[in-house]
Amino acid sequence: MQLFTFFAIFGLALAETGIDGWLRYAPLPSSISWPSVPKHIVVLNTTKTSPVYTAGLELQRGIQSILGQDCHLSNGKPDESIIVGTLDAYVATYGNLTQAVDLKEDGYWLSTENNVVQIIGQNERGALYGAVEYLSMLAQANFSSVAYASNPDAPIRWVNQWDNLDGSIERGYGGASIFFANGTIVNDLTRVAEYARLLASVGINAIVINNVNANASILSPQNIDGVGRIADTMRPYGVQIGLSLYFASPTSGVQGQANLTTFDPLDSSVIAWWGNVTDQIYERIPDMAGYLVKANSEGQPGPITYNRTLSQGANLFAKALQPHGGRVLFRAFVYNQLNESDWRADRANAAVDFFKPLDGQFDDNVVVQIKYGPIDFQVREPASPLFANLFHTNTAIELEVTQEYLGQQTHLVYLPPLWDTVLGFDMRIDNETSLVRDIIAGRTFNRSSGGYAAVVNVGTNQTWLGSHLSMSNFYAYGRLAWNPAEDTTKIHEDWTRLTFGLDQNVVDTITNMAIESWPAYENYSGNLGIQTLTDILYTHFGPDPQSQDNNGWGQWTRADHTTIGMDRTVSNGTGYAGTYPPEIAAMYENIEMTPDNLLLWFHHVNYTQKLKSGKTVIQHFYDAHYAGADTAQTFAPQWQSLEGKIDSQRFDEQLYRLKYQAGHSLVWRDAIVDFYHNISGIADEHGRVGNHPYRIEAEDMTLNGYKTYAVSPFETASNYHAVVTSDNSTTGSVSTTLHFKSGTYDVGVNFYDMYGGVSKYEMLINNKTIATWAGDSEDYLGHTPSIYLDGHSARRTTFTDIAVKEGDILEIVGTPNGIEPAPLDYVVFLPKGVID
Ligand code: GCW
Repeated sequence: MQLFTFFAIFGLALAETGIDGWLRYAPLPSSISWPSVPKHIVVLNTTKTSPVYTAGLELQRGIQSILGQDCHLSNGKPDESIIVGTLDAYVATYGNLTQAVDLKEDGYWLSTENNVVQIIGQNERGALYGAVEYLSMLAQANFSSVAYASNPDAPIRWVNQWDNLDGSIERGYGGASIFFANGTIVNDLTRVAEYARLLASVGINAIVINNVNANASILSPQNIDGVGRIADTMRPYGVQIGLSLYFASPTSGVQGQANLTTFDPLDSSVIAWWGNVTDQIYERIPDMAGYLVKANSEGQPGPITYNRTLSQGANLFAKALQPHGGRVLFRAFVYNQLNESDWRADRANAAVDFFKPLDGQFDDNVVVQIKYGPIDFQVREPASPLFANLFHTNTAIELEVTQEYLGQQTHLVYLPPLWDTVLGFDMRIDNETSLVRDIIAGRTFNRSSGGYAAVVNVGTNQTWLGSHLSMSNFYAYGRLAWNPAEDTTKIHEDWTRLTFGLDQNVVDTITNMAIESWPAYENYSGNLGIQTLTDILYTHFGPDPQSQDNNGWGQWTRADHTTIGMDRTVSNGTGYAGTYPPEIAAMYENIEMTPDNLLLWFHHVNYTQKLKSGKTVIQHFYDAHYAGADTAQTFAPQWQSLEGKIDSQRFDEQLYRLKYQAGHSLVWRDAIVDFYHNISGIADEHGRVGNHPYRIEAEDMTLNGYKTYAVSPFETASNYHAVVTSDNSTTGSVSTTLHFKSGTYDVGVNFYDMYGGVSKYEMLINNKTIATWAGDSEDYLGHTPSIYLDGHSARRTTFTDIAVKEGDILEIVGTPNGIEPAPLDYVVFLPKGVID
């Protein structure tokens, strides 16, 4: 008996690391019967670096794994075969297809009719896309007879990696770079090939491998050759390479390149320098995709440094690339520091201010890459108005798969429904339907190019992104870049089947969690369009609402004792609403017409302002934060209901994260509601805020070797205080007599898990140990850590079903380690069904 049947029959779940993502090709369960599938694969290209050849191997591997059937690669006989190749190769070998098919660049034709499977690409990578689509059908036990052409919505379907040459990744939460270490390209490119396979399987055709905050040394001859090795590794998957450029490279003393005294984009020596470097790159990588440039943004140099325009800067690279057929993706993320005391100042206006006057001045091989919203990957933003202000310029949308402001892969947040609010947004240009997805595809303004870029930031972690469930965002990104009209729930169901199997309960449960996740995160992190109320000055992870204001970054909330929100109206505010086409501008200008979920984005109102729901703004804040955290409590139990249906490794790893999220969502909830309660002085109608009958504050217990500590920001500690050990080397304890009714409780402990130490804790009742834990999440979670007691390090761990009698003595013993003084915030005794 073959191994695969053995495991299929007994339904055993082998441990899986997640490294294959959605390309596991799990054997179909023996309960399913299927019609026969051709045993021959005809590969119409035998060059080993060809994506067509890769497609043949992938079909062989997939069919063997999914169906347990060996296929032979052969050429010639078309009957009862799977034929994979380009349309040209097909026609040359067999003559015309019986049907006329309309294939666009990268598209494919897939037919499974009449015992022949035709997988015909418009080009080589199209054939690979078709092959993976066919395998995706088989892996989902879909044996229906199909015959259709599939074409991508837009030519640019890129991913960006923010990898630094030292191997770190800016905003990466899945480990170190798979591309770089120690200033150069790594030797072992095994993971790079595996990444290319994942990218190709969802239709991604290019990758920019280095951080947009770029380092000039990527352009040394040695590194160009290393990038060439990466290109060689990804080429069989049809994934082209792009590079992020440092605008001032000509003056950076790049090893092996001339060093200039200027980087002025109009200076002839600079033009020659870039021409020369570009020629060197194309000599090594003839099919290089192009460049990505972040200029005059967040301290980066750019053309404005020399009083040149951004388009002159972009065209410098465009002209160097033009003879080679390459493109420049030029980022629209350009803004200046601002002064909040200026009521009309608004960072959200920056992109339109900078780029609209330049419309028509960009070369044809420039694509302006625009973040989905005007600020920065927030939990909710209106669609960037720049999409509706460039009529003679190619544009692409920039999304973030890496969850920078959205829980950093330790919170489950399925992002496509958020992306959909922008891709499907109708700008009403000239009072006609003008969806963002049509604009970036080039259809609306008849542009030559455009499309999609997403910052993915996979790392060396076996799960790629750090979390198994976050891979749904990566998968769905590719699917949406191919077809942005697809239903995001259906995409998730496909991903779940491919990742966790065909059990309907598994598919429904995980998809349900996914669909609930973004609304929940929005509810507990920042609702009504106020943005993700995270610490924008430090880790972008936990809550810190006041970090938004009183600085030059322009992510302001303008919250004071009575009012909150940014007035972005034309009549009285920053004028931002007026940067949209008239119908949309009118909607956002008018508070009655502005949707509640963007109210505070566009209007500055009293906390007592009534929403369309009839609630006040402040009561909505309270209710939403409670509702969001409540939903987050359900994710771990939903996941646990699937125990035995998912292999233990992935099950346990994900469960750890979901439990962490349950605790951290409460940290978020309490911090935000306490902060606004404190600033507004308005009570919660339901009496929850500031009222915690089931908690015992650590600072109220008897402290032995512990001292009280005032936490900052104050709202990230219950009652604003925590306790820490008196010094960093001596064990301490806190104790108290319990006055809860005798019974069984879930006992939650809030503590701070800082980076730079693994404190140990022991909880005892009447001198009997009932739980031990450690502040060791830095070993398990990849989010940006904190060295302080704050909203990033605050966590809750919960021990279920603890028997307690009135009068019992509770003691927690904390042993500090490193810089971590075993910090404790509070203990909470939860009767069943209570979340305090
Ligand atoms: O979102 C911000 C990030 C920076 C990033 C920048 C950008 C690469 O916090 O880490 O820099 O945007 O997009 O350029």
